[in-house]
Amino acid sequence: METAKLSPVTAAYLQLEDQYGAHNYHPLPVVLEKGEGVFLWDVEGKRYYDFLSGYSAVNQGHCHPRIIESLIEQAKKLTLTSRAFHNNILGKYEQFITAYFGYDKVLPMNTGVEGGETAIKLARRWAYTKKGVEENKAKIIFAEGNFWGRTLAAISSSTDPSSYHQFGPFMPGFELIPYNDTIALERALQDPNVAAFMVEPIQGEAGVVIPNEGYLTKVRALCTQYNVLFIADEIQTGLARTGKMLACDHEGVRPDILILGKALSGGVLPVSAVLADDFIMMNIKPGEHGSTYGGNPLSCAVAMSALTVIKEEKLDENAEAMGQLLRNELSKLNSPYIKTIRGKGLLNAIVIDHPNSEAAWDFCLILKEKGLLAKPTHGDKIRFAPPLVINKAQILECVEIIAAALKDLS
Ligand code: IF1
Repeated sequence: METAKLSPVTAAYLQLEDQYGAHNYHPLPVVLEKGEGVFLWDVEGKRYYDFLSGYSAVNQGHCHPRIIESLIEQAKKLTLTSRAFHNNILGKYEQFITAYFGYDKVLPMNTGVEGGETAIKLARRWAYTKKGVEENKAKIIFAEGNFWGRTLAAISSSTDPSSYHQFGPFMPGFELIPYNDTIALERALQDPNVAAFMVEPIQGEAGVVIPNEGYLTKVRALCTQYNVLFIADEIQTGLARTGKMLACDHEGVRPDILILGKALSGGVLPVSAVLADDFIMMNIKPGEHGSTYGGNPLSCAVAMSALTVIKEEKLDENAEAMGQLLRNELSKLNSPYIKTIRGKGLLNAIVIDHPNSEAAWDFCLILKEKGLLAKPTHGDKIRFAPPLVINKAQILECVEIIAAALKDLS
């Protein structure tokens, strides 16, 4: 239906994907071909503000020149050795990122979900070798509403049927408790077989769900008290997105295992990392975990420049300031269609209040026509998460676009 109103050029691209690609997504009907900073351009030459940032993978802005330069320079020299041999980049990167976040060691992987899988394997291995849990009895606790990827382990912890329905059987040893509920957490931690509690400091996919102030502090205390590892999935909330380098920094808590991804490469290629201290990391021996591309020289070079950009451009401070401005200006609109505005830094979402169940989708189509790209999550929520390099004038222009789109929402 939507393609009927599209230009032949755009429609032709959509037709190719429809005919030759799996139908595992339902993207907005726009075909992009260029990105720079906060902007994207489609194949018709139309410019858009990017309010999704590749789901927080493009915190530094599209095609950041420093990051692209490091990609090109390293790509001319050496891109992959595998871990069968050493190379002149990996050790420097490992030293750089462990100093950057204050952990003894890093285990480099590629996608975020591989980071989650790695963290769980580290936690189980620690439980068996250090905590004394009986083999194959280790439990991992997750919060309802979590999202950490699409592998069979990740969907085994999901409470979203669209993630797990008809993909069973599922991974054993996973238990769920309500998010933002430390009573339920303490009850779950009575079980001596619990190895870890893995949680997002803010739940992104669930629609930017922010826990009570003090939740993370209590999680930290309970995990310490019950000798359980606190795994923070900062794949979406980390790297300055919420106005601090890590979302855990808002409460000054230090997870035992920190998982990073997405913006770790500035949206250039898949790079993830799992950071932990030796008492956790050193329980996995040579040959017991890894990946063909994990820690490849190209990813290491890109990640070092992506991390440098975040610090040098003070993206955490900008995210904090621009996020406050965005939420303040949106609330001033007093739109009858916006039920809730919530977020931290530049990880924000609005909840649309409209009798039409397709209103959020329709609203994103109107925003697209007016030059801003955003996408609904779970029906009525729309994530507003521009690259962290956005400035005040651009935020104000985007609020004008959103205001105009709200007027057109019938
Ligand atoms: C898609 C969602 C966001 C994540 C957290 C781990 C991962 C993700 C907190 C896995 C990935 C991505 C997946 C992507 C869309 C996007 C997403 F809508 F799917 F849920 F951001 F909220 N932890 N999230 O958010 O990282 O393996 O993808 O590198 O599946 O379309 P990955």
